[in-house]
Amino acid sequence: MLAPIPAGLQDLSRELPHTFLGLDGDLARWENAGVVILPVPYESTVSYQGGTKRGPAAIIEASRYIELYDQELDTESAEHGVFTLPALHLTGAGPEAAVRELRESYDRVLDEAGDRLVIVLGGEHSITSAPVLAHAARSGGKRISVLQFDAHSDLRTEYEGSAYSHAAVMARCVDDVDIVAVGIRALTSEERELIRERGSITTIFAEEMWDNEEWIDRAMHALGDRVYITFDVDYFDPASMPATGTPEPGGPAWYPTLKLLRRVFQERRVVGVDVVELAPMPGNAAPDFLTAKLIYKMIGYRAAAARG
Ligand SMILES: [Mn+2]
Repeated sequence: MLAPIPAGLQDLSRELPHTFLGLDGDLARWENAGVVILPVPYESTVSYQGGTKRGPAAIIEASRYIELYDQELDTESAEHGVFTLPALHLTGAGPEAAVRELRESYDRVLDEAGDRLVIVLGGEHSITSAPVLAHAARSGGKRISVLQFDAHSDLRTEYEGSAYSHAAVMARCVDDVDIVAVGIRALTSEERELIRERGSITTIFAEEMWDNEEWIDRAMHALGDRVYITFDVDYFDPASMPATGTPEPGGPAWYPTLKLLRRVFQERRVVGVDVVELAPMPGNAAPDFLTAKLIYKMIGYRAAAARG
Protein backbone atom coordinates (compact mmCIF):
# COMPACT_ATOMS: atom_id res chain seq x y z
CA MET A 1 0.00 0.00 0.00
CA LEU A 2 2.88 2.39 0.80
CA ALA A 3 4.84 3.75 -2.15
CA PRO A 4 8.36 2.31 -2.12
CA ILE A 5 10.97 4.25 -0.12
CA PRO A 6 14.27 4.97 -1.95
CA ALA A 7 16.86 2.30 -1.14
CA GLY A 8 19.20 4.82 0.50
CA LEU A 9 16.53 5.90 3.01
CA GLN A 10 15.11 2.52 3.98
CA ASP A 11 17.05 2.20 7.23
CA LEU A 12 15.92 5.57 8.66
CA SER A 13 14.15 5.21 11.98
CA ARG A 14 10.44 5.82 11.39
CA GLU A 15 7.00 5.25 12.93
CA LEU A 16 4.97 2.10 12.30
CA PRO A 17 2.84 2.25 9.15
CA HIS A 18 -0.89 2.94 9.46
CA THR A 19 -1.88 -0.66 8.90
CA PHE A 20 -3.71 -2.91 11.37
CA LEU A 21 -1.18 -3.71 14.15
CA GLY A 22 1.32 -1.46 12.39
CA LEU A 23 2.47 -4.50 10.44
CA ASP A 24 4.74 -4.23 7.46
CA GLY A 25 7.01 -6.71 5.73
CA ASP A 26 6.03 -10.35 5.29
CA LEU A 27 3.20 -10.45 7.84
CA ALA A 28 1.40 -7.60 6.04
CA ARG A 29 1.68 -9.09 2.54
CA TRP A 30 -1.45 -10.25 0.73
CA GLU A 31 0.13 -13.62 -0.13
CA ASN A 32 0.72 -14.41 3.54
CA ALA A 33 -2.44 -12.92 5.01
CA GLY A 34 -5.00 -15.04 6.83
CA VAL A 35 -7.07 -11.91 7.43
CA VAL A 36 -7.96 -8.86 5.33
CA ILE A 37 -8.98 -5.62 7.05
CA LEU A 38 -11.45 -3.47 5.06
CA PRO A 39 -12.03 -0.01 6.60
CA VAL A 40 -15.44 1.48 5.72
CA PRO A 41 -15.69 4.94 7.36
CA TYR A 42 -19.36 5.39 6.45
CA GLU A 43 -21.77 7.51 8.50
CA SER A 44 -25.12 9.01 7.66
CA THR A 45 -27.96 7.79 9.89
CA VAL A 46 -26.57 7.64 13.45
CA SER A 47 -29.32 8.53 15.95
CA TYR A 48 -27.73 10.38 18.79
CA GLN A 49 -24.03 11.16 18.78
CA GLY A 50 -22.13 11.05 15.47
CA GLY A 51 -18.49 10.30 14.79
CA THR A 52 -18.48 6.71 13.49
CA LYS A 53 -16.77 7.84 10.28
CA ARG A 54 -13.64 8.31 12.41
CA GLY A 55 -13.95 4.75 13.78
CA PRO A 56 -11.76 2.82 11.31
CA ALA A 57 -8.83 5.25 11.54
CA ALA A 58 -9.02 5.25 15.35
CA ILE A 59 -9.10 1.43 15.48
CA ILE A 60 -6.07 1.17 13.19
CA GLU A 61 -4.20 3.87 15.13
CA ALA A 62 -4.84 2.08 18.45
CA SER A 63 -4.01 -1.34 16.96
CA ARG A 64 -0.43 -0.19 16.30
CA TYR A 65 0.20 -0.22 20.06
CA ILE A 66 -1.19 -3.70 20.79
CA GLU A 67 1.25 -6.16 22.31
CA LEU A 68 1.52 -8.85 19.63
CA TYR A 69 2.14 -11.66 22.12
CA ASP A 70 -1.18 -13.08 23.42
CA GLN A 71 -0.73 -14.81 26.77
CA GLU A 72 -4.10 -16.62 26.56
CA LEU A 73 -3.02 -18.31 23.33
CA ASP A 74 0.72 -18.28 24.13
CA THR A 75 1.61 -17.03 20.66
CA GLU A 76 1.97 -13.94 18.52
CA SER A 77 -1.33 -14.08 16.64
CA ALA A 78 -0.04 -11.57 14.08
CA GLU A 79 1.84 -14.53 12.55
CA HIS A 80 -1.52 -15.36 10.95
CA GLY A 81 -0.82 -12.44 8.57
CA VAL A 82 -3.00 -9.35 8.24
CA PHE A 83 -3.40 -7.31 5.08
CA THR A 84 -4.96 -3.83 5.48
CA LEU A 85 -6.86 -2.46 2.49
CA PRO A 86 -7.18 1.31 1.97
CA ALA A 87 -10.40 2.79 3.36
CA LEU A 88 -13.42 2.43 1.11
CA HIS A 89 -15.33 5.63 0.47
CA LEU A 90 -19.07 5.24 -0.12
CA THR A 91 -21.44 7.76 -1.63
CA GLY A 92 -23.08 10.48 0.43
CA ALA A 93 -26.33 9.87 -1.50
CA GLY A 94 -27.95 8.04 1.42
CA PRO A 95 -27.67 4.63 3.06
CA GLU A 96 -29.49 2.61 0.38
CA ALA A 97 -27.03 3.71 -2.32
CA ALA A 98 -24.11 3.30 0.09
CA VAL A 99 -25.13 -0.28 0.94
CA ARG A 100 -25.40 -1.08 -2.79
CA GLU A 101 -21.92 0.34 -3.42
CA LEU A 102 -20.48 -1.59 -0.51
CA ARG A 103 -22.05 -4.83 -1.78
CA GLU A 104 -20.31 -4.39 -5.15
CA SER A 105 -16.93 -3.64 -3.59
CA TYR A 106 -17.30 -6.36 -0.94
CA ASP A 107 -18.12 -8.99 -3.58
CA ARG A 108 -14.92 -8.03 -5.40
CA VAL A 109 -12.91 -8.31 -2.18
CA LEU A 110 -14.41 -11.77 -1.50
CA ASP A 111 -13.56 -12.91 -5.04
CA GLU A 112 -9.90 -12.01 -4.41
CA ALA A 113 -9.79 -13.09 -0.79
CA GLY A 114 -10.33 -16.84 -1.22
CA ASP A 115 -9.92 -18.44 2.24
CA ARG A 116 -8.85 -15.21 3.93
CA LEU A 117 -11.25 -13.82 6.53
CA VAL A 118 -12.43 -10.30 5.66
CA ILE A 119 -12.99 -8.03 8.68
CA VAL A 120 -14.91 -4.81 7.93
CA LEU A 121 -14.24 -1.83 10.20
CA GLY A 122 -17.21 0.58 10.44
CA GLY A 123 -18.63 3.04 10.29
CA GLU A 124 -22.22 2.81 11.25
CA HIS A 125 -24.19 -0.41 11.52
CA SER A 126 -26.29 0.24 8.39
CA ILE A 127 -23.41 -1.16 6.28
CA THR A 128 -23.77 -4.69 7.71
CA SER A 129 -26.53 -5.88 5.38
CA ALA A 130 -24.13 -5.73 2.40
CA PRO A 131 -21.59 -8.30 3.67
CA VAL A 132 -24.31 -10.43 5.31
CA LEU A 133 -26.31 -10.75 2.09
CA ALA A 134 -23.11 -11.32 0.08
CA HIS A 135 -22.27 -14.33 2.28
CA ALA A 136 -25.89 -15.55 2.24
CA ALA A 137 -25.72 -15.54 -1.57
CA ARG A 138 -22.47 -17.57 -1.52
CA SER A 139 -23.51 -20.24 0.95
CA GLY A 140 -24.69 -22.75 -1.65
CA GLY A 141 -28.32 -22.59 -0.57
CA LYS A 142 -27.61 -23.27 3.12
CA ARG A 143 -28.70 -20.57 5.56
CA ILE A 144 -25.93 -18.83 7.41
CA SER A 145 -26.22 -17.66 11.01
CA VAL A 146 -25.51 -14.06 11.88
CA LEU A 147 -24.13 -13.72 15.39
CA GLN A 148 -25.08 -10.16 16.36
CA PHE A 149 -23.40 -8.53 19.36
CA ASP A 150 -25.49 -5.44 20.07
CA ALA A 151 -27.47 -3.47 22.65
CA HIS A 152 -30.23 -2.98 20.07
CA SER A 153 -32.27 -5.46 18.06
CA ASP A 154 -32.08 -3.25 14.94
CA LEU A 155 -35.20 -5.05 13.61
CA ARG A 156 -37.32 -1.97 12.86
CA THR A 157 -38.92 -2.02 9.43
CA GLU A 158 -37.61 1.50 8.95
CA TYR A 159 -36.26 4.35 11.03
CA GLU A 160 -36.52 8.09 10.37
CA GLY A 161 -37.88 7.34 6.89
CA SER A 162 -35.15 4.90 5.81
CA ALA A 163 -35.38 1.12 5.57
CA TYR A 164 -31.55 1.24 5.35
CA SER A 165 -31.03 2.98 8.69
CA HIS A 166 -28.68 1.42 11.27
CA ALA A 167 -31.79 0.81 13.41
CA ALA A 168 -33.31 -1.38 10.66
CA VAL A 169 -30.19 -3.25 9.55
CA MET A 170 -31.14 -6.70 10.88
CA ALA A 171 -34.63 -6.38 9.38
CA ARG A 172 -32.86 -6.14 5.97
CA CYS A 173 -31.27 -9.55 6.64
CA VAL A 174 -33.94 -11.49 8.54
CA ASP A 175 -35.51 -13.21 5.52
CA ASP A 176 -32.17 -14.55 4.28
CA VAL A 177 -30.29 -15.62 7.41
CA ASP A 178 -30.79 -16.94 10.93
CA ILE A 179 -30.01 -14.40 13.63
CA VAL A 180 -28.52 -15.06 17.05
CA ALA A 181 -28.45 -11.73 18.91
CA VAL A 182 -26.66 -11.34 22.25
CA GLY A 183 -26.49 -8.44 24.71
CA ILE A 184 -29.80 -6.94 23.60
CA ARG A 185 -31.35 -4.43 26.02
CA ALA A 186 -33.18 -1.85 23.89
CA LEU A 187 -35.99 -2.62 21.43
CA THR A 188 -39.55 -1.63 20.53
CA SER A 189 -42.65 -3.70 21.27
CA GLU A 190 -42.94 -4.35 17.50
CA GLU A 191 -39.40 -5.74 17.44
CA ARG A 192 -40.23 -7.91 20.47
CA GLU A 193 -43.27 -9.23 18.60
CA LEU A 194 -41.18 -10.05 15.51
CA ILE A 195 -38.68 -11.96 17.69
CA ARG A 196 -41.56 -14.00 19.18
CA GLU A 197 -43.03 -14.75 15.73
CA ARG A 198 -39.85 -15.74 13.91
CA GLY A 199 -38.26 -19.04 14.81
CA SER A 200 -35.17 -17.87 12.91
CA ILE A 201 -34.32 -15.18 15.49
CA THR A 202 -32.73 -16.15 18.80
CA THR A 203 -32.31 -13.24 21.20
CA ILE A 204 -30.35 -13.43 24.44
CA PHE A 205 -31.09 -10.34 26.48
CA ALA A 206 -28.39 -8.65 28.56
CA GLU A 207 -30.24 -9.34 31.80
CA GLU A 208 -30.01 -13.09 31.06
CA MET A 209 -26.23 -12.82 30.77
CA TRP A 210 -24.78 -10.85 33.66
CA ASP A 211 -24.92 -13.42 36.50
CA ASN A 212 -24.19 -16.69 34.68
CA GLU A 213 -22.49 -18.17 31.62
CA GLU A 214 -25.23 -20.55 30.48
CA TRP A 215 -26.06 -18.06 27.76
CA ILE A 216 -22.82 -19.03 26.00
CA ASP A 217 -24.11 -22.60 25.48
CA ARG A 218 -27.49 -21.26 24.38
CA ALA A 219 -25.85 -19.04 21.80
CA MET A 220 -23.64 -21.86 20.52
CA HIS A 221 -26.61 -24.20 20.31
CA ALA A 222 -28.56 -21.71 18.17
CA LEU A 223 -25.71 -21.14 15.68
CA GLY A 224 -25.54 -23.10 12.44
CA ASP A 225 -22.30 -24.30 10.79
CA ARG A 226 -21.47 -21.07 8.95
CA VAL A 227 -21.41 -17.91 11.02
CA TYR A 228 -21.10 -14.23 10.14
CA ILE A 229 -20.21 -12.05 13.14
CA THR A 230 -21.52 -8.48 13.31
CA PHE A 231 -20.15 -6.72 16.37
CA ASP A 232 -21.77 -3.40 17.29
CA VAL A 233 -19.50 -2.10 20.06
CA ASP A 234 -22.49 -0.65 21.96
CA TYR A 235 -22.97 -4.29 23.03
CA PHE A 236 -20.41 -3.64 25.79
CA ASP A 237 -21.30 -1.82 28.96
CA PRO A 238 -20.80 1.96 28.56
CA ALA A 239 -18.32 1.80 31.46
CA SER A 240 -15.83 0.19 29.08
CA MET A 241 -17.39 1.45 25.82
CA PRO A 242 -18.70 5.01 26.18
CA ALA A 243 -17.55 5.93 22.65
CA THR A 244 -20.62 4.97 20.66
CA GLY A 245 -23.70 6.68 19.25
CA THR A 246 -26.37 5.16 21.50
CA PRO A 247 -24.85 3.81 24.75
CA GLU A 248 -27.14 1.63 26.88
CA PRO A 249 -26.49 0.67 30.51
CA GLY A 250 -26.19 -2.94 31.61
CA GLY A 251 -23.98 -4.28 28.84
CA PRO A 252 -21.88 -7.47 29.05
CA ALA A 253 -18.24 -7.57 30.05
CA TRP A 254 -15.02 -8.43 28.23
CA TYR A 255 -14.10 -11.95 29.40
CA PRO A 256 -17.42 -13.82 28.92
CA THR A 257 -17.61 -12.21 25.48
CA LEU A 258 -14.16 -13.57 24.58
CA LYS A 259 -15.22 -16.99 25.83
CA LEU A 260 -18.08 -17.10 23.32
CA LEU A 261 -15.91 -15.76 20.49
CA ARG A 262 -13.21 -18.37 21.12
CA ARG A 263 -15.79 -21.15 20.95
CA VAL A 264 -17.36 -19.75 17.78
CA PHE A 265 -14.01 -19.72 15.97
CA GLN A 266 -13.15 -23.15 17.35
CA GLU A 267 -16.46 -24.91 16.71
CA ARG A 268 -17.96 -23.14 13.67
CA ARG A 269 -16.81 -21.80 10.30
CA VAL A 270 -16.69 -17.98 10.54
CA VAL A 271 -17.29 -16.59 7.03
CA GLY A 272 -17.00 -12.87 7.74
CA VAL A 273 -16.80 -10.25 10.48
CA ASP A 274 -17.67 -6.60 10.91
CA VAL A 275 -17.02 -4.34 13.89
CA VAL A 276 -19.11 -1.17 13.82
CA GLU A 277 -20.34 1.92 15.67
CA LEU A 278 -17.14 3.06 17.39
CA ALA A 279 -17.38 6.87 17.60
CA PRO A 280 -13.99 7.90 19.01
CA MET A 281 -14.02 10.34 21.96
CA PRO A 282 -11.36 13.03 22.12
CA GLY A 283 -9.25 12.48 25.24
CA ASN A 284 -10.27 8.85 25.83
CA ALA A 285 -8.38 6.27 23.80
CA ALA A 286 -9.54 3.27 25.87
CA PRO A 287 -12.60 2.47 23.69
CA ASP A 288 -10.44 2.62 20.53
CA PHE A 289 -7.95 0.28 22.17
CA LEU A 290 -10.70 -2.08 23.35
CA THR A 291 -12.07 -2.32 19.81
CA ALA A 292 -8.65 -2.92 18.27
CA LYS A 293 -7.87 -5.59 20.87
CA LEU A 294 -11.25 -7.27 20.32
CA ILE A 295 -10.36 -7.62 16.64
CA TYR A 296 -6.89 -8.93 17.49
CA LYS A 297 -8.46 -11.53 19.81
CA MET A 298 -10.72 -12.70 16.97
CA ILE A 299 -7.69 -12.96 14.66
CA GLY A 300 -5.95 -14.99 17.37
CA TYR A 301 -8.90 -17.33 17.83
CA ARG A 302 -9.08 -17.89 14.08
CA ALA A 303 -5.36 -18.61 13.93
CA ALA A 304 -5.65 -21.00 16.88
CA ALA A 305 -8.54 -22.85 15.24
CA ALA A 306 -6.56 -23.13 11.99
CA ARG A 307 -3.61 -24.60 13.90
CA GLY A 308 -6.03 -27.18 15.35
MN1 LIG B 1 -26.53 -1.01 18.51
